[in-house]
Order: sequence, then structure tokens, then C-alpha cells
Amino acid sequence: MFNSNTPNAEDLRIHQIIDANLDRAREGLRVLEDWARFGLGKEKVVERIKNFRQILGKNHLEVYKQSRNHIEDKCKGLTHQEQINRKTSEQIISSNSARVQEALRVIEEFSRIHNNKLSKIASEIRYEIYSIEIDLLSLNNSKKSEEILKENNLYVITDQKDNLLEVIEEILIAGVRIIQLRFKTGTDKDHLQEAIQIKNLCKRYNSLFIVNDRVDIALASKADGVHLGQDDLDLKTARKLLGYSKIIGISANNEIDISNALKEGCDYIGIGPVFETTTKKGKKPIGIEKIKKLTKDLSIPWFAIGGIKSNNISYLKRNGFKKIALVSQLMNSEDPKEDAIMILKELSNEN
Ligand code: TZP
Ligand code: MG
Repeated sequence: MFNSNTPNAEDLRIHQIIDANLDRAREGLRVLEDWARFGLGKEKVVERIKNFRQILGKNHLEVYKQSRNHIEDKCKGLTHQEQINRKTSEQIISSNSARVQEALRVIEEFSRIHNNKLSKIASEIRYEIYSIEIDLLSLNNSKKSEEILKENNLYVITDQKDNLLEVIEEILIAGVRIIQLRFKTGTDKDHLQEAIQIKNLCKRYNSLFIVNDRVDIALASKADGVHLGQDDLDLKTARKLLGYSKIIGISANNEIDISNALKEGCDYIGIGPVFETTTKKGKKPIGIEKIKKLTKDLSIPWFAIGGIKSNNISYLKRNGFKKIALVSQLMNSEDPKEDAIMILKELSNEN
């Protein structure tokens, strides 16, 4: 129970510690709350954080506030280089979560004897902050990926080749921001190595790296997501394994596949083949009219794929297709960088 007798000097020091750390925890929570609100637009997370802030506010007793200034604080205003170095939203989320966790730990320790209720509250909220930090970082990641998917119209899929890394780098230099690693033969060990190298390359160019078919290789290479066909692992299972920080794309070519993919929360859809293609032999083209019908009300990004070349992009654009995915046009190009630049220009809104 809280001891309401006139505090002695030691009590005063303890009250001052609690006062400072309640302020610290509430300030840190406010930073997290504002990022959840304005940066991510996630109402549910905002509510969770706001609730903690209010609980701490209610427990910020007058005696703690009154202890302020009784003892001179010589460390006031000290900043650390690390605080100045914080630039990205991830760094801000992590450092402020740590700030809240540390402050709550201090409150928990120092209030245990004279205000056990507050000590317990601090401990409970501290555990919650660990999961809020992970949720915020995941949401941050998926928000960034969603934006890249929304803003970019060219999605490049790889083919197996000896100089693949060089070709990918040329394509990234050209400005492509979505790369998918696709392989149909070879060993898992080699594919994972390749995936890790491409992931690092994509990271340098702020680009999405997606693995085709394989959730395990996507996870092990820290890819941004996975692309699944109708015969691959189902979306629900993939989501369970990957969580919400990763994107999941689905190949869906009819109303049922599309509606299932949407229901289960896929992030984008690949539709095709639009035209005849040698990359996926034996697959009958769907044709542009059918694709137009299927995508009429689609509210998530979708990419047309299959047989798309430099010479039929303007035709697709005239028919309202904005986003395309390519394999052979860039993988077999003599100059992938120049080709990618031309295609990006063709797809841009200026055209
Ligand atoms: N899915 C439908 S068509 C296709 C895939 C992976 C192959 C596309 O390759 P290309 O060389 O761009 O026609
Ligand atoms: Mg597949």
C-alpha cells in the first residue's frame, strides 16, 4: 500500500525516480502512439498504447510530482550520440520502445515496496510493450512493402543464369523496385545462397525481394515476401508462417481464385499469361478482355504477366493495364539496364 506519511529524504529520492520514469514512459508511449496513428494509421494499436498511457497517467500521484525539484538533478539535459543518430522510423520505434521498457522496469523496482499496485502495473505494461514493438516494426515493414507495390509498375522475375547477380544489379540501377527470384531446378542450398545475395542487393537499392514458391527460402533469406501459385502452399498457412510483416502475392486467373486470395489477405495478384509465352510452356493465354473483366473491381495491386515484351506494352497500356511482370524480356536482354529504363519510361504516367 502507498505510504502517505511525510516522505523522508530517501522516500523523496525514490518518488523523484518514479516521477521521472513515469514521465519518460508516457513520453515514449506518446511517440509510439503517434507513429501508430499518423505513420501507420492503425487504430487498434493506437488504442492499446493510449490505454497504457492513461493508466500510467492515473497512477502518476501528486506525491511523485511534488518530489520534483526537491533534489537537484545534475544530469538534466544530457543527450547521447545515439539519440542524435536516430533517423529511420524503425530506429525511432525501437529506441522509444526501449525507453518505455527501461522506464517501466525502474518504476517496477522502486515502487515495489511502497506502491505495489504501481509496480505490478509497470511490470504488466512492460511485457505488453515487447509485443507492441514487434507489431509496430512488422506493420512498418508491410507498409513500406505495400507502398513499393503500389507505386511501381514493373515487376521483374528472374530466370536461372550464370551472371544473374550482375543482371539484377543492372535492373536495379535502372530503377526497378520489385524483384522475384524464380527457380525450377537446382539444389535448395544453392537457391538459399542466391536468395541471400539477391536480398542484400535489393536492400541496397531499397527494392522488394520476393521468393517464388518457397516460404522456407523466403524466411531463411529474410525476403520481403513470397509469391505462390494455386498448387503451392495455401495462403493461410503461408501467412501463419510468415506473419504480417511479409507480403504474399498470388497467381490467380479466375474469379474464384481471386476472391479466395482477397478473402485470405493477399497483398497483390499476378494474372496471366496474357499472351503466349515460352517461359511457361503449355499455359493457355487468358487474353486481355478476360483480364479486364477479372480485374475490374480489384482494389489491390495486380500485375499482368506472360509474353509481355517491349513491343506490346503500349498495347496493354491502351487497354488500361498499368502494372506488368516480365521474365524473358529482361533476363535474355543484351542490355538489361537500357531495356529496363525504356520499359519503365513506357509504363510511367508521363506516357
Ligand atoms: N506466370 C504466368 S506466365 C509466366 C509466369 C511465371 C511466365 C512469364 O514469362 P515471360 O518470359 O515474361 O513471358
Ligand atoms: Mg509457383
